[in-house]
Amino acid sequence: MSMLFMPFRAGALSLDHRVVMAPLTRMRSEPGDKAGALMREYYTQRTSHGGLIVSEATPVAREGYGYAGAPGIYDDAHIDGWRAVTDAVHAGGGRIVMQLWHVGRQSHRDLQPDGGAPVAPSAIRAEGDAYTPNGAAPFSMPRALELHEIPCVIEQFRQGAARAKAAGFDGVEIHGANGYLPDQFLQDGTNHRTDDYGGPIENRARFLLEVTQAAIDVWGADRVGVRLSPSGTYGSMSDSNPQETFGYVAEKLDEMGIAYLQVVEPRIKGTELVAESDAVAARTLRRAFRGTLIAAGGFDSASAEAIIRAGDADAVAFGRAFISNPDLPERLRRNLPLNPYDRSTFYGGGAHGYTDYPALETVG
Ligand code: 8OZ
Repeated sequence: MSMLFMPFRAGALSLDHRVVMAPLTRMRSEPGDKAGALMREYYTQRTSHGGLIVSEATPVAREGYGYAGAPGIYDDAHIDGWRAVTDAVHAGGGRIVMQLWHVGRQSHRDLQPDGGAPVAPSAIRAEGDAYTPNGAAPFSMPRALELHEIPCVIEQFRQGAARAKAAGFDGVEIHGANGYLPDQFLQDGTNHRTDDYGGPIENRARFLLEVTQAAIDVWGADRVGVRLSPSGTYGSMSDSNPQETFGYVAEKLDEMGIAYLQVVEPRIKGTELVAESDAVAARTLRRAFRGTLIAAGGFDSASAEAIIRAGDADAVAFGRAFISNPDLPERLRRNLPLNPYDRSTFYGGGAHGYTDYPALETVG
């Protein structure tokens, strides 16, 4: 019996199988950063009965925006478009949580209100490009948030969580991964603060934990998930002691009783884990976090089965395979071949490479 098709619980969510749709930035929103009919069709196609979808990363504030084309939840005007998405997912028997996003320093002045500098824990620039309305442009030099501004950013997350509730989601996931704002606070390569939000890990974790608490205040802990990428270097991320940093966070999130922790696994190069000995993975965090664990990053059916069987994760999130296979859970269940994906249509564009991947013929 396949472990992937055994039911499981993530807090208040009862799921019929363990093939989770990972959060995927696709940059196909409508003007005003609204979710429109094309996005609704895309999510509807990927609704598998009793499965869990994590929405694409969705900024809770204009300042938290870094990729033109991403949909928002920073304004009440965004609620209706998302409501149409959640209604369609629910009609198909699926569940969907919204991933709440603030990019922090991974932005550009052209995307910021009044052309200001992006905000970050410290004024340290990241390598890489933001996607402005005029194309890719190197991340701008950020400014360090003033201590008195931090409660306002946490309030933006709270409001995003409340709007997600008004839009009919089943919960929210805090995007604490991939070098965005909460991760920038967590890791000491990007956090050089000397106040209550910097220095020892108890201080560096404060921002993420306060944001998580704000979402819990809106939803209850059993409908709030958190995503972390303890081994990721995307966004020029580094930490002098990832074991300690992420072990502490996992322990605190465990105490808070969140619905699930999603962990981006160390990337696999060929068959070797990168620096396997000191990489922090789902298996490492399992020691500190006893709740539901979702592993993500480069899984196929066999490796997904194996990590669940080993007890290192309860479910697995699939990204690329879900892009090109709208009916991925059914294909995995029946052990059928997968459509290949086309990377050139991942970010931005229209229906091509988004809603035109074929589903299996429905056989009676
Ligand atoms: C790819 C392109 C843009 C954003 C992430 C939200 O890495 C993203 C993202 C991925 O989590």
